[in-house]
Amino acid sequence: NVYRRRQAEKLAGEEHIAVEFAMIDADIKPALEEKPHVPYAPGRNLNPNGARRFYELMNDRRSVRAFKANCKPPIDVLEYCIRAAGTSPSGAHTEPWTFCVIEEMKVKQAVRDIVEREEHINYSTRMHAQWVTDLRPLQTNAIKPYLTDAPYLILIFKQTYGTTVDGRKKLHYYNEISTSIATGILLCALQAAGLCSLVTTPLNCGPALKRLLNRPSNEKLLILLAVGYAADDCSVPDLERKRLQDIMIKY
Ligand code: IYR
Repeated sequence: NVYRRRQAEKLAGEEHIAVEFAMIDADIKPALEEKPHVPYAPGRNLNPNGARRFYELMNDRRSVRAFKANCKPPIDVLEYCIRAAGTSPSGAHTEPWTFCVIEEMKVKQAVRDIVEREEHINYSTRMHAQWVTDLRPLQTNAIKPYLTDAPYLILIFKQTYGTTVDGRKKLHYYNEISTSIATGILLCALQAAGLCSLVTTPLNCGPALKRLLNRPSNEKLLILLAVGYAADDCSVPDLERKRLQDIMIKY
């Protein structure tokens, strides 16, 4: 049992979640309901040339930091994008994610205040010279107008553990990987819907943003997205992507 407990704690990840373990095997129940499997028929596709068309769509995605301030996509578009994100695979089907969608200016301003306060410290003193220098080509700084201009902010929380229907603590295996995959799918969906986005990982802002949104103790902020339409005068860094032969190795 000591061995099994250690294994489970290791699997539970960096958070070292304390788990109450049943001491008798018969008391251990799966978090998911055990049901017979059902037949699966693979879904629809984008043929002809589905993969190529998808690549071309995604290749147009850029991180946008200048949004049209008064142009808001309908919420149901966002809802479908988040539904798509929710189809992501997850460790033991725990679905360990929460997508907090902010559209109220007052709340966006509160997020911006928190982020700008921390980013000011990051850029001026907290982070090392190499960090600041590596960001220079991106022309980012501590002032974040996009956090109030973008019609939507999506704060993505990973759930480090959950609760079963009968009130037991549920281990969320690979919760960070699962939530990151879901975020990737969300980015694809937003792009497919013609929306622009910015992925940010607000350094040191997690606890304050979690308090602002009143999130429960099992949630940790992973990523903050700004979502909307690019401003007419939006510009982006002149970047190139690695070629296929640089990212794919055939064996
Ligand atoms: N989070 C900061 C800094 C930043 C860090 C990385 I790594 C980037 O790729 C871009 C920015 C900011 O948003 O300014």
